[in-house]
Amino acid sequence: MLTMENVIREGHPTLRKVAEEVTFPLDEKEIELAEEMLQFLKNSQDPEIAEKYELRAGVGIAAPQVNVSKRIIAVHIPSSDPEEKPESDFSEILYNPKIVSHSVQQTCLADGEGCLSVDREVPGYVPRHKRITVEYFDKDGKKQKKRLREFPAIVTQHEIDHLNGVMFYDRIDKDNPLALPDGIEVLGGSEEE
Ligand code: NB4
Ligand code: NI
Repeated sequence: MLTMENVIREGHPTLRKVAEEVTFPLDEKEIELAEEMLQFLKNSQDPEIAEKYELRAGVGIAAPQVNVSKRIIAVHIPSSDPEEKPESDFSEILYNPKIVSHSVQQTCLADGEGCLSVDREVPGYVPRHKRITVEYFDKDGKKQKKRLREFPAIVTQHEIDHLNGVMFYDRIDKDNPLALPDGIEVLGGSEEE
């Protein structure tokens, strides 16, 4: 299983590389890694397992973060309304994800962002697209297309940034980290983190 020991931290060159597209059919190792990445997220959100293995909670992870420079991401967002909808809002492995269209409307998390590869707080708003259409491949090489908005869209953009060597704090206004760009929609509050 993946633990925090497998997660590389800022300063490691792989986090600044543009990752390679995977080719199909995938090899066993690529499928295994991707499923381990998704399982890591599920484990990290389970209080007992997270404590036992000292996992930082995560809703997304990208292969470069475990030092594999390939375009593979996993996202596991629990249901925003467990009573109504017990199954998670968005739980998926995306191979070669690409944002093919996005809204002009921007959004950001009220509490800013963090990253499993960054062992420090970096305050500031991280402006992102409120709605995206992402095309990707599933493990069988079948092309998929998903329209995402708000939190799932923000998480997916954070992960795709890692595939392009971009860290969340690259998007924070250096001069005025808590300046809100005009018209941006601020999402959530402390309950998100
Ligand atoms: C990626 C996210 C940072 C902002 C917002 C949040 C958490 C991450 C980084 C956008 C993407 C990891 C990958 C959380 C978290 C809410 C849901 C369900 C129950 C706890 C969990 C906590 F863990 N970020 N961590 N950071 N990254 N929300 N949640 N909760 O996921 O670096 O590149 O379990
Ligand atoms: Ni990250």
